[in-house]
Amino acid sequence: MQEKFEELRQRAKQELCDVTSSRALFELKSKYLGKNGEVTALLRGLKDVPAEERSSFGKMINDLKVEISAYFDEKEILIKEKEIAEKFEKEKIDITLPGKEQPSGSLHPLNIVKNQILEAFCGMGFEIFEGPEIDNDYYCFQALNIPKDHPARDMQDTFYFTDNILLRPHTSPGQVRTMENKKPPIKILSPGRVYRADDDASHSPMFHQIEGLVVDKGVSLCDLKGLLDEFVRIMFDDETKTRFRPSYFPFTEPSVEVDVTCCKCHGKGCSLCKGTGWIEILGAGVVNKKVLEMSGIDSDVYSGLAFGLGIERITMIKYGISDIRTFFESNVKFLKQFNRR
Ligand code: 2NL
Repeated sequence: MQEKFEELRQRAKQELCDVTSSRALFELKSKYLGKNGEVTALLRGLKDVPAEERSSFGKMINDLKVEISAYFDEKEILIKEKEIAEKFEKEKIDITLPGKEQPSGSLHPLNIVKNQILEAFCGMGFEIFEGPEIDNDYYCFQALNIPKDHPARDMQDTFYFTDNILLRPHTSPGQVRTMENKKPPIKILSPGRVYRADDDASHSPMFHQIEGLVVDKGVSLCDLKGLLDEFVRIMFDDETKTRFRPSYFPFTEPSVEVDVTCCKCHGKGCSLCKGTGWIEILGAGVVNKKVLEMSGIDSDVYSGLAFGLGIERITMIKYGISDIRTFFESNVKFLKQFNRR
């Protein structure tokens, strides 16, 4: 009997040595210690052992069972460690690899600058009013004191649908409607698309304009200067200076063109400012009395100031862009450069 126990112990040890997986370990464990296992069968056979030997036999089988169980426990720890190590090795990831980039959209540079301009003026009390892009001759020209023989009225400069209906060449017609419909004080901004039959590196047949109009008692050129000085300070920086040059527009009298010191050379003279140190950014003036009267505003009581600027032009100056057409080519490489906040 002793030999049989010894043989069983050795065999279990030997077979356990060859086990390499928890599945095989489980199967081997049931072979020896399970319900129908060999050690369990020995315990069951105890009833056939003569009574006087039963107790010493029982102790021996039990010792054998404890010993074999200990081997199995030891082996189980080893196999678990091995399997976890294998799992880690197999599922290893390189956390230093760059992640997958999530492409994200961004505002178009013209919208970035448009928002900055609107914010600057809204901070000074302006309200936004957008008019129609298609309008008639009266609102686009007559009401603005633009005479019948003015070049802007020419088919070569403006897009007409009929003799009377056209794509607005500026956002002023919307402002004229506001003057007709609202009693002063008026303080509005008109942003939007405008159209002119022009196409080269600095002119696009469609571009974006923002016009501003203030109508109230006692409004003067002095207010216009203060307003635009503040705008330039917000849009550029404290160092940028402004210069007002006399000019002519049929809808303002007096009229001015506003220059700022070149943001590239700061006034020294470079290719951007063509050596002058100054760059023109907008046109403005005191609203022509005739324009106020035509819209039903008493020009003896009220006066107005107005300005108009091209968003493309300001954006080109701010970012040093030399060709207006780059705004409309949908070139993602170009557009992405402005995605820095
Ligand atoms: C320019 C010049 C300007 C205005 C626009 C305006 C509007 C009304 C009455 C009077 Cl309703 N004036 N707008 C005034 C002066 C200049 O634009 O060079 N724009 C790009």
